[in-house]
Amino acid sequence: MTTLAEITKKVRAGERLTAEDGLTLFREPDFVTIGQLANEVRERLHGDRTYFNRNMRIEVTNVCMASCLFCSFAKLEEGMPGSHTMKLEEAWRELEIRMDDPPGEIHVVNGLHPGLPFSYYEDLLKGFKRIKPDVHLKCFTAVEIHFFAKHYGMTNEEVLVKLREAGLDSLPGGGAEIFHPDVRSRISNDKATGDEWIEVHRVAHRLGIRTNSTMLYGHIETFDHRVDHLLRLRALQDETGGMQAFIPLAFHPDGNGMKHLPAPTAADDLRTLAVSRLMLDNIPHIKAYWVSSTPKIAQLGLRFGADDMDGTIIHETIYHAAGSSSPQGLSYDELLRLIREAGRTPIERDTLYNVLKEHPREYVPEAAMKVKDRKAGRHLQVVG
Ligand code: V47
Repeated sequence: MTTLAEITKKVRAGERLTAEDGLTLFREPDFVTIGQLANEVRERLHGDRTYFNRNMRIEVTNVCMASCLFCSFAKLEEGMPGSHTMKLEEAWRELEIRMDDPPGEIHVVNGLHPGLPFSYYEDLLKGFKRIKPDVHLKCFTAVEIHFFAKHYGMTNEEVLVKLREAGLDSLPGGGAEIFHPDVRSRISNDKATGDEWIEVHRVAHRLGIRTNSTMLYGHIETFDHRVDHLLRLRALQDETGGMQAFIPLAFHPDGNGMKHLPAPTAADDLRTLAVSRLMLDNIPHIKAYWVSSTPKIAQLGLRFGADDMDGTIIHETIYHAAGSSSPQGLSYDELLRLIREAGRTPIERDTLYNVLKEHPREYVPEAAMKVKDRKAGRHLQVVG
């Protein structure tokens, strides 16, 4: 086993870490030290800059032919209690009603519905662009793209080209779960394999479509499986360079086939962010996804290797079905406050990390207290 001292030396020299190093990092009890090392890398890459965007989530259908053990959201068949499939007008309406303060990105994740025509998805995208031509459409995981290819008799490339013609801009990182077949065959054995997930991203990158990547952690996987997952992503990125961000997703146990398992702890959340930053030396951004980890842990994550907080989101449902206690959306000001109180500079970005607005860093908790106090009609007395 390598030691933490050896790993620290390598990280400071900009050397690549091995699988063995990854295991040492996951097994090290002093996760704060791992966090500090990840923070060095984070600051080397991004300084204090912390990215976020204005986005909106829509799941147009939760009807899904797959039966993943961790999923609390999907229903096997149309018509089952709790199943829903939006009419296109309903989905478009979700954007229309927000046009006074419109999102810059729409993130769509669905179940694998066996009964819809492919044109449903094309029309969905076209409709969003009709309402807001410059909205970025980050839609359909690699698992969905793989399903479309099989179900509608096309290649991955044909599916992606058709969807791009309809308005698709990038792919989200969902559906990756854990790539290793020993775990994947137990938690999601009836959808795209790890290799198939990777192949969809490879094809997307070849077509110039950017993607994100994820890892669902904290259930039945071991640290070996996590390291294996990170190394597979790193190898793909070496090959294509098309991934923008990696998002570790903390497992939520409520209402699914693994409800007997406890959710990962805060230490695991922070350590996993940190190890991801250290191992994925070629993926530019690490996202602390506040829906999965809570806004409080995500905020701490900004000092454990993460440089991105995803976005305002508006109406998340997958994690809420699985018992998330996080709010369903955060206001723009709440996101600014979380980032600033972590001592970071908030940068509003678009999905492709173009800077839209660089905010000043002026806000400190003390000043915030004063503002609150003034609002309450009192003045702080300085004693001294
Ligand atoms: O693919 C489902 C995960 C993913 C549970 O690309 C669960 O920017 C934990 O991929 N506990 C969807 N996780 C969300 C996703 C995502 C989120 C934020 C940003 C981006 C991005 C992508 O959620 C699914 C699955 O891996 N998931 N159920 C659960 N019970």
